[in-house]
Amino acid sequence: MSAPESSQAEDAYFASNAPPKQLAAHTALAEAFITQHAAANRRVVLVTSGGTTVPLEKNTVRFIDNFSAGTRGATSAEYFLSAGYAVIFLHRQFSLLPYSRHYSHSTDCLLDLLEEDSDGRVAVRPSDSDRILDVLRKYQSARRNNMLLLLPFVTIGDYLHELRAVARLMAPLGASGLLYLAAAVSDFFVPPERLSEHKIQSTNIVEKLYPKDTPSPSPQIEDEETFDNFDASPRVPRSKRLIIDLDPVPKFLKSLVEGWAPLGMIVSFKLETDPRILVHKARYSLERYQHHLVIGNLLSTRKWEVVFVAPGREDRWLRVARHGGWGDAEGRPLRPDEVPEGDPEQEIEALIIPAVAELHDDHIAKSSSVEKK
Ligand code: PAZ
Repeated sequence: MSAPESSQAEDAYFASNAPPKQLAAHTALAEAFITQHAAANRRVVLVTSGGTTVPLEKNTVRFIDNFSAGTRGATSAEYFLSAGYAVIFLHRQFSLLPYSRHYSHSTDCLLDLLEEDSDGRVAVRPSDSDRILDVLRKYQSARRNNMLLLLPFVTIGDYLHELRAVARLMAPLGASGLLYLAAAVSDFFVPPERLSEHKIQSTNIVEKLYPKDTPSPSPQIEDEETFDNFDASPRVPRSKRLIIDLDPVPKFLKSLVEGWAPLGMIVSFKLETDPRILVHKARYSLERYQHHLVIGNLLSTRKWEVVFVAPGREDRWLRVARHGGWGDAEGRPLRPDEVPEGDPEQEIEALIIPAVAELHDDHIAKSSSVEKK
């Protein structure tokens, strides 16, 4: 797609997909947040986190979801805060949040850390007090100093409207703005004109009762180049199946780099499941969108290893100890030079964020030397 074509596709997307109701309120909050921290000469990072949904109905009962618990984004936000960044956390509603993430799993439920003391009051179990205190202090400091702004989204449409609005607000920050895009974003969606108003029915009850008011289910995918699971002789008749036809989401990364926040540093993530294509796909994305860093990760090993793919640099793998010993995704033992040193409990974001911040330093230094010339 040529540049004018892609900007037309983007304009058409934003014109036909309504913004979320909270957009104006979120934009006002983000503007005040950015102004406050820019005045204090503080770096601001937009962290996106969690998966976007693709609704199948306007009154949504069913939707397609993208995989992401929000661990990467929430954990990264904490390390950015520790590194002195003010963080705008654009996240999927109800996904993991910085700090509270430590106690929101069923394996580490907050209630299991509490007990009733002899006066009938609730107290933290003494054995857990230190680790809770550590998280609590960091959380309260972020709150007190207004260092963390939480903005939720649900659908792909919400996400793109919010991303565009916040990225544009960050544009005046120039090179000191950082966009760290860890959210898992749908590549496909159902355009509003093909969305059923009401819950898609598995029987023809609506047609029988209201023949003229039939919701139009989407026609089937016909592009032969794309992968599909088309069944030429289905056991279930075609009339009883739900065939979903999705349009591609415009490639917003191009707009981000070229228009929304052209001077900021842009970091995207690339998730794959096939180790053979990860680096190739990360490099392809970097070349296509001309941004500053792609962090590649595999679904099965994302908590223990990632690869940094950046222009003009060697690919750089970052690794931490994985639970249950050392080894790659297939269980192959790591070579001695691949075995990471240090704390086996260490989170990989403890390595990712300092490495990103270092590249951000370079980005700022380069852009100020260009300005001086
Ligand atoms: O949220 P999580 O920790 O469960 O998963 C994080 C992730 C794998 C979604 C993230 O690291 C990532 O790769 N995001 C980009 C996904 C994509 O390629 O669209």
